[in-house]
Amino acid sequence: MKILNPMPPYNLFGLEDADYGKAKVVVLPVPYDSTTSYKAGTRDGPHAIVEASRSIEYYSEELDRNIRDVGIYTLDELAPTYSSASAMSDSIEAEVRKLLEDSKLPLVLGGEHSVSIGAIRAVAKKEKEFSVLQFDAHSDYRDEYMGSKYSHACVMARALESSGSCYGVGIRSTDDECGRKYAKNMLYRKDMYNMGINEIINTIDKKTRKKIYITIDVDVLDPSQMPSVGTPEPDGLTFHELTTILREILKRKELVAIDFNELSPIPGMVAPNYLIAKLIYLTIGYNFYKF
Ligand SMILES: [Mn+2]
Repeated sequence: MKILNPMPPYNLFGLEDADYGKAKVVVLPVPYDSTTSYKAGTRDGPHAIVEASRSIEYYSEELDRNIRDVGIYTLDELAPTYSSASAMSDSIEAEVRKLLEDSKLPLVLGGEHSVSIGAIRAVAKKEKEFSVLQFDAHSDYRDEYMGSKYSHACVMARALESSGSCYGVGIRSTDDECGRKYAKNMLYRKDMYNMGINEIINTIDKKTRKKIYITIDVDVLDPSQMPSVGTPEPDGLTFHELTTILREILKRKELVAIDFNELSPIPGMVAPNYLIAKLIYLTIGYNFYKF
């Protein structure tokens, strides 16, 4: 049967002429959740983001550029390894290492936040000095959670072991031990209210090295704009605040890899999926056009 398909190809932003050799950004979709503690569903995140991204205009009036021109290639979804979260991290690390060897900017689409662990480890094997810049509602510094060191709640503890330099932004939920021990590694949401946007950006700049890995747990955003998360913490960043910070930080830093994680799509509700697709789109634009 021949079907009528008015939609563009099934890849991030629906690019007709995606070519790995020419691409600067390579997208690795990881439809994986296994350690999520509250509400599962992030395994559907990559599909929802790719689906929504195919409706975005290539031209950005903010950037006055066409995002297609950057060169973006989407890999096949990475098969989940449910034997252990540690094995899944190894698998992600191997994939990201290949992309770094090919001088691509790896863009990992989670999946739960633990997808960052393997990606950060791959970067750590290539880069001597880099920082992990985390946008998140939760500190994620537990050494072990529900019997696993590879839980979403342990991501930043592992990231700190790999990189030696981490800074979290927008944090508004932590346990007392991590909250006190890692206070210097975090810009709490409560403190951001007393700072202007320039002071926030300067603080992030000072707290991080020149090369950065960015991990964006989408629950950093306010649940009014981003309800599709497992743990919707109130009082988060607005889309505008987050994109402003990213735009200014990417002017000053060298991005080595990035991931977007924890989108847990709500059936029938497309706006949050589209929001993340647009966030990725703008982030790529900010990075390559230093706008
Ligand atoms: Mn997180």
